Amino acid sequence: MGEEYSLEDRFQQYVEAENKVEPKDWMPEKYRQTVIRQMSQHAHSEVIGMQPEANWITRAPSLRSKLILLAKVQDEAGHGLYLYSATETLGITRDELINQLQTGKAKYSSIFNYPTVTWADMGAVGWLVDGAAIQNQVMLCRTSYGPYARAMVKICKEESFHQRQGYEIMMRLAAGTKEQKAMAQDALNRWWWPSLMMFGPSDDNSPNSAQSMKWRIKRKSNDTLRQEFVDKTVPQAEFIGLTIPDPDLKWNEERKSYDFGEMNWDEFYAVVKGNGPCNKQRIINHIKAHEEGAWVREAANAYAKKQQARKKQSAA
Ligand code: BYC
Repeated sequence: MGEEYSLEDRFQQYVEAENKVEPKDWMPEKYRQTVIRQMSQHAHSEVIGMQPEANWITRAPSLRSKLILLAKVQDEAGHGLYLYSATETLGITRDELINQLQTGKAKYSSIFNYPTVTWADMGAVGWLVDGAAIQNQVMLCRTSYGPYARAMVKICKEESFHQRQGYEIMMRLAAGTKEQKAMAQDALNRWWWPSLMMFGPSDDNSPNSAQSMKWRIKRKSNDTLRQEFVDKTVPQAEFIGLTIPDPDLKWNEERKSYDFGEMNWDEFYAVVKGNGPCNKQRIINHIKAHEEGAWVREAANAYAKKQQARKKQSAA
C-alpha cells in the first residue's frame, strides 16, 4: 500500500514551492479565514485611514499641496476597493465585511486612531505611516494568495509616492522658520512610536505569525519589519535635522542595525481594543458616510439590473 499525502500536506508543499493559491483552488478552511482576516483588516485600514488625512484637505497651505493630498486620499479609497474585491474572492460579501468593521468584529490599523492636529501631521503620516506600510507591504507582493499579491503590486507603487509626499512636507518644514521646524519635530515626536506599533505585537506575542509564515501569507516577522523600518528611517530624520524621540536609539556596529527602546505595549493594546483617542469617532464617521451613501449603492444596483435586463432582451 502506497502512502498518501493529505490535502493539507499537498497544500503546504504547493505554497512552499512558491505557487500562488487562486480563488477556486482547494485551501484549508483556516487558511481562508486567515487571509480574509488579514486582507479585510488591510482594506478597512485604507478606508479608515482616509479620515485623519481628509481632515486637512480644506486647510492645506497651498493649491499644490491640496491637489497632492486629495490625490493621495483618493488613492487610499482605491486601495480599499481593490482589497475588498480581492477579499470577496474568498466567498465573503462586501456587506459582511463592512458589518464586521462597524460592529468592531474586524480590526483596522491602530495608527488611524490618533488625531492629526497640525499640517506637519500630513508630513509625518506620509513619511512614517506610509513608510511603515511600504515596509510591511513589499513582502506582501509575494504573499501566497494570488489576488492579494497582485493587488499589492499596484498599491506599493502608489504608497511610495505617498511616502515621498510626506517626506517632502517634513523636509520643507524642517528647513523653514524656527516655528516650522518645531512643528515638524512635534509631529515626529507624536507619530514615531505609533508608527512602530503598526507592525503589530513582538514576535513572542504574535499569535498568528507562525502559521501565517508557514503558509507564506506573511513573509517576514513583525519584529524583522519593525527593525528594517527603523534602520531605513533614522538616517532620513538625520538628513533633515530632526531627532527621533527615543533616548535608547543607538547604532549597533556588531548587528549593523539600530538598537531602539521598548514600545509602550499598554498603549498599543488599549488602542487595538478600541480605547485610543479617536476609535469611536472613526467608526461613527464611517457609519454616517455609509448610511448617507446608501442612495449611491441603490442607484448603482438599479442601473446594473437595467443593463442585465437589456442584455437578456437583446439576446432573446
Ligand atoms: N493595529 O498575531 P498578530 C495604509 C492585531 S493602511 C491593529 O501579529 P497578524 C495607509 C492583529 O490583527 C495599511 N491591530 O497578527 C492608509 C491580531 O488580531 P486578530 C495597513 C493589530 O495578522 C491610509 C492581533 O493584533 N496595513 O497603508 O499576523 C493612509 C495579533 O497580532 C495591529 C495592513 O493592514 C495594529 N497595528 O499581523 C496611510 C497590512 N497589529 O485579527 C497609509 C496587512 C496587530 O487576531 N496586515 N494587530 O483579532 C498585516 O500585515 C498583519 O495583519 C499585521 C499583524 C502585521 C498588522
